Amino acid sequence: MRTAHRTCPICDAICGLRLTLDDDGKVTSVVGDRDDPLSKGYLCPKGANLGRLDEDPDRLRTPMVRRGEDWVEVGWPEALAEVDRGLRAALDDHGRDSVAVYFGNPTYHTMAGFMYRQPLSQALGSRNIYSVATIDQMPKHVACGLMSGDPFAVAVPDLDRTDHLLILGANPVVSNGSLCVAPNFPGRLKALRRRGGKLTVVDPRRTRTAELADEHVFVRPGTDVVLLFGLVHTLFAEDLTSVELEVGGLAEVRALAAEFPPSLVERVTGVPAATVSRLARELAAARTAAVYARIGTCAVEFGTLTQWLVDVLNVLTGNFDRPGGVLFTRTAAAEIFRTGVAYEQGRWRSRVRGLPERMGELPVATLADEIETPGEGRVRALITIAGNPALSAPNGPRLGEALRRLDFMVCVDPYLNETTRHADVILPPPRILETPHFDFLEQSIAVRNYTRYSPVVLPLGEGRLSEAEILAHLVLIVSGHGPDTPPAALDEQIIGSLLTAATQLPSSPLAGQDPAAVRADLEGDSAPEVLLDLLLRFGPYDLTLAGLRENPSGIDLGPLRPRLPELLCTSTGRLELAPAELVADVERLRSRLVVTPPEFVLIGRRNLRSNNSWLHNVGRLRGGSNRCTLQVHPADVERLGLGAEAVLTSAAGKLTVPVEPDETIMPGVVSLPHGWGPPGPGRRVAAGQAGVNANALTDDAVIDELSGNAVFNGVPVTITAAPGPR
Ligand SMILES: Nc1nc2c(c(=O)[nH]1)N[C@H]1C(S)=C(S)[C@@H](COP(=O)(O)OP(=O)(O)OC[C@H]3O[C@@H](n4cnc5c(=O)[nH]c(N)nc54)[C@H](O)[C@@H]3O)O[C@H]1N2
Ligand SMILES: Nc1nc2c(c(=O)[nH]1)N[C@H]1C(S)=C(S)[C@@H](COP(=O)(O)OP(=O)(O)OC[C@H]3O[C@@H](n4cnc5c(=O)[nH]c(N)nc54)[C@H](O)[C@@H]3O)O[C@H]1N2
Ligand code: SF4
Ligand SMILES: [Mo]
Repeated sequence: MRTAHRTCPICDAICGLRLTLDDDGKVTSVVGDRDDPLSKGYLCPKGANLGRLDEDPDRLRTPMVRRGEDWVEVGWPEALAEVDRGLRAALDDHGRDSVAVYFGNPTYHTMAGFMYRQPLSQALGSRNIYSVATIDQMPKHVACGLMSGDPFAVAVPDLDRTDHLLILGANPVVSNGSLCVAPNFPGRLKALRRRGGKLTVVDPRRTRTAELADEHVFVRPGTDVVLLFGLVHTLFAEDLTSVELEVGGLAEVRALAAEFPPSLVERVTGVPAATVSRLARELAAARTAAVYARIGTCAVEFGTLTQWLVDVLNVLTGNFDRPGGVLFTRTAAAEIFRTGVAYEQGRWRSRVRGLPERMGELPVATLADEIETPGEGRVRALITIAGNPALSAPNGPRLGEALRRLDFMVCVDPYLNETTRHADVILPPPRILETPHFDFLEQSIAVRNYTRYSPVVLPLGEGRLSEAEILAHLVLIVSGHGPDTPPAALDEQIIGSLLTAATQLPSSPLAGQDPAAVRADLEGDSAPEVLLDLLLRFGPYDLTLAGLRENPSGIDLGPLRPRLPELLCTSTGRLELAPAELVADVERLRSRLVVTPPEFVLIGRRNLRSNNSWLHNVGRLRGGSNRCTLQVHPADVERLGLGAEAVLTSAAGKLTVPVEPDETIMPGVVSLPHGWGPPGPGRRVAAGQAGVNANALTDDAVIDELSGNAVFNGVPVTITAAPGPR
């Protein structure tokens, strides 16, 4: 028996875990690590089942190559040679843009994803770079980029100190938070109330988070932008603003908000006018307050405007970059990416729909167009890394069909699933416990400055490739070095370029040092670990990888402190409240206000015992409330005469779904979770309770135009009773 410390890699809460393993390396128990200064022993049912997830017999262990309809297990050299042939054929015959790449959600957690994402995108040289960002948080990045110049400067609510928290479109009691790393989010919300603070939740469902709150406000899906404009309106109208930063665009924001009096807000959002004004007054009156909004306000038609107004409110109430309000994390090992180079957007456009690039990416909502539409620059080959877009992208079934038409597809994924079934080659990463772990990105949006590193628990067997090595080979293949070149030189090049930056930047703790000497000092069992050692030394806390190894439960680096001036990189040198692009998009909003709202709209939801599409194969996590049902208000069930099943129709598709009458949801709104659907051939447990693909209904033709983000919430649908017993 032995104990291992491990950060849970599943969701954004990055809980510290303690695993017990028997002599065969099998996980016999998982508990929360009480010594972790951030998660303090918390874990959820998913983390508790990490061993079962990791030991899933359906997880692929060797590369798979598809021959016709059959899958054949092959060795790594053969698989990489196949990838080289497939990608080279596209690149040589049809040019760089003919190969696309899609980075999925787990690439935000893996060290390999962090290290090789940029090198792979750069080496590919294609404009067809896609990621989960445009089906998730891109609106936030764009709003931050336009306001502060740094799209990564995402302020997090100071959960543990705030006196007043207004949450819109997030259900952290279930999701454990996102773009706000706060393990035991529910406990932190309870603590807020215990210390006399107020929690208000705006959501079309009375969620578990809403139940824990002082107040729950129902809102019509997709209309938060108008609600927030109403709050801004009241702050100005009643002279309640207290701006404590030097900002630009105040007068413009005031003029825009003047168009949104509470009476109009009530008509559009369903929130009573008196409530709108009161929410604003409460925000202004609180000693400190934070507005926090997530996926229910991002994956909507006006996602970017909504994210913008969230921070406008934080600024207007004097809570931006202030303890108790919203603050920026100072991370142990990712400060080097605060480049000080001002955000630019729209540097190129997609071929078919002419959609502008954001942060070097095109919208996932147009990937199917780029594969299907003939012509110069058509996408013929695709690399996916840790993604399942056939289930997670808008109009997923259309994308799934498009994947079948590719000349070549390679997936880096541990499962044969709904997406990877269309691949020619699947390259499986090793198990979680065979992989070192460090959350570069998640640690940069935590509610306290904190760091923790998890070394490999189980050795990687002879002849196996780490995920880092797999991705390095892909970089080498797309840059024409073939399948057999060892990654060492590439790794040195990546580390070397950061080393140069780290020794040249005047503000760096390594400034002026000899790069070769610094390099000689670096340690690590793998390239990403060496990179980590470098970034820790470059970071603000005088840390090293060896120091992190000595603290396996993680290190508390103190509460968040104001730091906006260091991050700002607008051309004016101040925070801009009314960037032209955002102001221009208000016109699109105006034109929507006169459109009659649909009778029914669809929203999403999450379940505590699931995570997007990839945990359904763990038997212990299935069943109970973790089901793919359509929640409908009982009054609507009655009015529509619905029985056990309903037929849902949208502009994109049609689904027959089991109906779950649910009085916590607003009439006129129905909810269906994503990540379900007829499972790929390789997940036997998941096949037992498949569910439907919610993204058969979401429309890839509709996006948040400013960010290119997909729209998953507020999707117009019609509902009829399915034939069968009532
Ligand atoms: N258990 C579990 N945890 C997860 C995940 C998971 O799948 N399962 N996924 C992880 C990922 S990738 C992410 S991004 C995060 C997401 O974390 P959250 O943003 O907290 O996600 P949800 O739980 O879906 O909560 C979104 C809420 O928005 C509401 N909503 C829908 N439309 C609207 C609207 O128009 N306006 C408002 N105000 N509310 C609306 C929904 O009713 C729902 O309660 O969760 C992460 N954590
Ligand atoms: N309708 C609707 N659709 C949505 C959402 C919604 O709220 N409603 N939410 C959106 C959001 S917020 C997100 S984040 C996306 C998720 O979209 P995706 O990232 O495309 O999908 P996931 O289901 O997270 O798939 C993760 C994949 O990574 C694999 N994987 C797991 N661990 C590893 C690893 O260590 N290495 C590698 N290489 N692979 C690994 C899994 O097997 C799985 O295939 O879905 C989006 N889609
Ligand atoms: S809350 Fe998230 S990080 Fe924590 S144990 Fe659960 S899945 Fe893992
Ligand atoms: Mo997400």
